[in-house]
Amino acid sequence: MKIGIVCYPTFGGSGVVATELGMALANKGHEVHFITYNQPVRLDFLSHNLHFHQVVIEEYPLFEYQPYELALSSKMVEVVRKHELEVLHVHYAIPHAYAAYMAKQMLKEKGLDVRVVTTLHGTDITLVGSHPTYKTAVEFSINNSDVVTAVSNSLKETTNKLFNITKDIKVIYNFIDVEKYENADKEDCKRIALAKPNERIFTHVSNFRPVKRVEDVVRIFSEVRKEIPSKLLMIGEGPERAKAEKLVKELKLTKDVFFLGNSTEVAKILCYTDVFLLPSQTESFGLAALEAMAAGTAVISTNTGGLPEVNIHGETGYLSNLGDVVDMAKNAISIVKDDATLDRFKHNAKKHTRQFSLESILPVYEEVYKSCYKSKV
Ligand code: GMT
Repeated sequence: MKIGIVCYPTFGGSGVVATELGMALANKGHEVHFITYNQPVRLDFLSHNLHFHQVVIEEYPLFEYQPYELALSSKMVEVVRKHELEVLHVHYAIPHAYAAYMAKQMLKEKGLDVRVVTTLHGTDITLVGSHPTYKTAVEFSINNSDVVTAVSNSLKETTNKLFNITKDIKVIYNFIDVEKYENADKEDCKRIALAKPNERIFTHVSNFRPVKRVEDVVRIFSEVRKEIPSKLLMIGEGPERAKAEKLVKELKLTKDVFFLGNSTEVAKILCYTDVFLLPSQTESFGLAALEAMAAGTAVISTNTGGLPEVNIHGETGYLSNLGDVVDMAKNAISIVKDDATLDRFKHNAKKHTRQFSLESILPVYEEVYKSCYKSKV
């Protein structure tokens, strides 16, 4: 099939899912066209059936806010017409579902019928989309998509609670390329460069937005560090990084906490991680946790949103109430206190990720594209 993919091209989870999906579809022989303002960070190759079309915004001094949706929907129309795309799959409702709706209407005028699949990822519903500023347009564009998918049961329920949704939302879990993590395993894990043999390694990966509660990450580590020799790796960039660094200094942890910035080598870093920390305020799914689990890492997280669908309490890690850093630290210590317990959690985590494999999820998306396209003939 000929599929257009629209996403945020950044390190965020929705962009990662969209990019991995597009690359996998192209590997399977579909023709895939990414339509974004930058080449997605994980899009590391282009080929005869994998293309990238940049949305360029013309800056004009009159505008305080540049009209990105207009540029995006115009680009969608151009690419659909030129490459005869059958489906536009937009990731993250704001503003992609709205722009896709506009593109669809413009194409209709030209006698073309493109199908729109919208995948809801998280804050496009929970934090941003349901805000009165955007709610009307988000609800409208969800209801006017041909197919709507959500990345967890929790996100589906929340969407139905917060909006007046008139269509069925199909849950399709996020996925991972299990092989990539298997291979990273075999590589020379340079654990020794960061920690002494008797130390445990904790990792956090995020875009350091307030919703990720990175100060809680530092506080959990601080409690653990009192009992267990360990190191903390903080991967990512974002608005809360400075606060987290300040707290590290205040708690006198600078020798044991490393801020490594954004990385395209997350799989390699995870291969020597013992416990992944994700104390988020909310997380529709928690792809970062799933990636960590695929690398064989136990997870300490909150019990919010879709996290209980990914991290199994007492098996792959532990879930705690939001903000309960003492409980999270206590659970983390119970996992790393001896090698046998740690190995059991790591093994369970890795095993659990098989149900989220690319091989099992990819055909589900293909079926969605086929069914919505078939329904128009
Ligand atoms: O909603 C966001 O915070 C942005 C989005 C992203 O692009 O990173 O993250 C969401 O989508 C991911 C991929 O589906 C999920 O794994 C994250 O849990 C989700 N984030 C939140 O719900 C906070």
